[in-house]
Amino acid sequence: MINFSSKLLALLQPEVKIVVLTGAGISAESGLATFRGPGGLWKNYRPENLATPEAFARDPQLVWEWYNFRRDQVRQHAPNPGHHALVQLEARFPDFVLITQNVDGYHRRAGSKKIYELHGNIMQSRCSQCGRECEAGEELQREHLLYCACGALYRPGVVWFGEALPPGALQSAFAAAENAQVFFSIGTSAVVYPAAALPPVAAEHGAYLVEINPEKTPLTPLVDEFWQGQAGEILPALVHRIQQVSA
Ligand code: BJW
Ligand code: ZN
Repeated sequence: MINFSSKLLALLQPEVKIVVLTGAGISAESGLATFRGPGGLWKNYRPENLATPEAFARDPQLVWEWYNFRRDQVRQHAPNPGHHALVQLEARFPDFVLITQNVDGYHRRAGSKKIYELHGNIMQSRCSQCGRECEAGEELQREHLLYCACGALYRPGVVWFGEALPPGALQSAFAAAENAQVFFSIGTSAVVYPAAALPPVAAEHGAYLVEINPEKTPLTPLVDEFWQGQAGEILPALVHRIQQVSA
């Protein structure tokens, strides 16, 4: 079990500014595949064939099949104790911001409220040309490619390689990182930019960095505390410990 440091527990006062960055690892215990590492999606599928605008232009049918398969996975599984523990932290700390690279929407489904989704949401679709969002009714005809009123194809509402992140969410995420006093990086390989720049930016501005991951990442040498293990075990234990300390 993790021996939470007295330094961190002392920092976690009600008024502390907390920022959490999550990646695919937090949903691994829900049953969703991560991207990298053993069993990762990029072991079986090449990102350049599925997760770039060029891939979609080349073969939209293939790209849609892959995203429909992943949508089914998201529907079939559910948020886990790691997601729920973050909801409890948000309820306890008024200055709490959750930044996620995940497209599964599980944080919102678990009940988190202040979330910046940097890579979009896999359950949404938008026009590849004019950006119009797809209506729920249109989505039902999923055996055919769907066209927007402007004549262009609808695409999944996610951010592919080479594409800009949603500017509002990105700016808010960097502003939150610059203000953070404690920054948690959870379940991310910390290799995909610009999200991977958030923890170093927080550290440069004085934040205390904590990483939760079963494996070391390029971020690990920079963090103040590395808690090696699964988010779905460590986060509920942290919530429990905070409750004990303040009781
Ligand atoms: C657990 C666990 C448990 C397991 N508990 N932990 C060279 C240098 C720097 C940058 C670049 C470069 N070449 C190209 C770039 C840019 C590129 C990039 O960063 N590439 C790098 C890979 C090199 N970035 C982009 O292209 C971004 N856009 C951009 O830069 O735009 C510039 C621009 C500006 C203005 C105009 C136009 C353009 C966009 C990036 C989009 C990423 N998209 C994806 C796919 C989303 C859609 C989909 O789902 O299909 O996002 S890729 C994929 O990676 C997904 C994820 O959000 C993202 C990050 O992955 P994540 O979450 O870290 O998952 P994993 O699998 O990598 O790691 C899981 C971790 O969990 C592991 O560490 C496990 O150990 C751990 N774990 N179980 C806790 N139980
Ligand atoms: Zn359109």
